[in-house]
Amino acid sequence: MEKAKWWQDAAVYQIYPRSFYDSNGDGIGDIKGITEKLDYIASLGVDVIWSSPFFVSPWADGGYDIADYRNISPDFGTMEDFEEMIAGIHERGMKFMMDFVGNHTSDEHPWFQAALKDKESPYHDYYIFRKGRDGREPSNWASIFGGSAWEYVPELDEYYLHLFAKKQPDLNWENPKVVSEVLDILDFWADKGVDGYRLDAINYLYKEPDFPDVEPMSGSPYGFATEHYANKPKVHEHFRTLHDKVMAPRGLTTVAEVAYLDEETARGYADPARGELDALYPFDLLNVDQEGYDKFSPLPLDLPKLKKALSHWQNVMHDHGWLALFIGNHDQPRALSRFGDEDQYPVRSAKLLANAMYFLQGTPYIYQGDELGMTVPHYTELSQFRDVEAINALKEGLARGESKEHWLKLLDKRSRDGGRAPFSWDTSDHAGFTTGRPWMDVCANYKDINAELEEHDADSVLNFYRRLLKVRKGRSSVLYGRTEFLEIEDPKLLIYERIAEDEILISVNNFSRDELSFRLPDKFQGAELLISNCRKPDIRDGVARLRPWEAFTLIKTN
Ligand code: TEU
Ligand code: CA
Repeated sequence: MEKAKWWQDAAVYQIYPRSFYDSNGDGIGDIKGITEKLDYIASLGVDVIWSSPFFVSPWADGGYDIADYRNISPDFGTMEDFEEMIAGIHERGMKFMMDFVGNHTSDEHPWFQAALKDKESPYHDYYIFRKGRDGREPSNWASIFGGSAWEYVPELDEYYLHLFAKKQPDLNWENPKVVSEVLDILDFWADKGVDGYRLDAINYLYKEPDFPDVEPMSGSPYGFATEHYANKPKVHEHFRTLHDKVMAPRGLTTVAEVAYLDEETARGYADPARGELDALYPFDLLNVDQEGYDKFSPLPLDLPKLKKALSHWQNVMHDHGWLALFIGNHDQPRALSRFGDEDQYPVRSAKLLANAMYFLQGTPYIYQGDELGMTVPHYTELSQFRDVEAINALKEGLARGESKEHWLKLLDKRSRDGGRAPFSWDTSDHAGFTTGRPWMDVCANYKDINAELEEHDADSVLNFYRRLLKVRKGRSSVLYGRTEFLEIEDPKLLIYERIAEDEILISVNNFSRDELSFRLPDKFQGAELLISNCRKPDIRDGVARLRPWEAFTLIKTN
């Protein structure tokens, strides 16, 4: 068996910097704040930190709208702060992955400003401008954040494409100058010591240039056009360029955000022999509690659907590439509120989610606060929400005549803000996140769920995460084993085996308040308990009697 690459046996901690820790009392989390908390992060047993963007940005999309790729936003600090942070990360034996937003810039980026001024400017061709058709947009493509994906510029009598917000014009990767600018930026940060890149929305780089109209969504003139811009064959070429010109020569690792992915394309991206990407972050496992692609049409969790999605990706990537494993990130409401039992079994079910996800094959990505069992903030006013997607969807909903109460419930459940409330550090004011006024309100339950309390509680979610990361490391079944789900149609149990030559493992998870029983396969007789979210599993005559939300993992060496 091939020796594991360092990033395969690593765990990654994701920081959303604006909400992590505020070092200077202006209410905004910052880079010095990260540096101050490095010992905490290292104590989790993670190997890598990935931070969401902290560059100069008008913050139209949570920092994913960059106006200057080479400078830190003054809200977050200075280049010296960055250098100090990265040195601190390296001193503790960790690595740093940078978020790279290459699909689009901010409309306030100087390139776009120059493009707007003059059609003849070389920067005009950095973006995707088109003439309208019959006095309307060049096509009826919908923006991911609502409305049209095209914005009219009267001065130019042209529209520009923005797959995301209006303030996020898409870059034209067909222009070789754009590609070389990108390579320069990646080199710039590599020179500063970053160890890898998380590539944002990177499978959207190539758009079919004829922009065909698509089937409109119900009640809208616009439609999802992903078939015309997601994972087009040309994207492979761009990935190879990034790999050959920057990542490989500098030994940087990559993880790519890749939605709407099929099996062939996924293997094409991640097959080590092809030299494109190291690891993938597919998305469809997060569509298991909504109708189709509409995140604001929630449905109860469909556990068999989740298991099938997980099982599918485990099989597709086994021996063909590598996966990022995650239960949440800055684009998702908190996993505990969404998939667990926040009301009756918050601690136990938060641990279960980790046990269920992080013994799969892949690299664990832990989103800040999930290791505490943080919940969505449960805001009580619509004015507490900050995210562009939430605000656009709310406006559209109210315009359709839907009630504010309805939208408050919907945003509580589904908005990205659900994962972005400030980190709960301790019981002091504003959860110890800031001494000032937080840019976004903290979670109401911070007095009960916070890092300080959990530090001193051996049975906390926090200490469970620490144990889990320790026991999974270096285990051949975890690293290399084939994954086989059992009872895949069962609506309450999530159980899988990981089968390696020298070792087998089984992860058992009861996603319900019911007491259930489950017969362990005979081959696990005499297996050792690796971790459990209750004191000890009750296994008699090969039958496990599961308590509500009980989860455990057994391992056996052959
Ligand atoms: O997300 C890309 C993406 O396609 C989705 O995650 C999408 O934003 C989400 O499903 C909407 O609910 C990345 C970033 O992670 C996200 O924060 C940015 O808004 C987006 O790119 C644009 O840069
Ligand atoms: Ca600050």
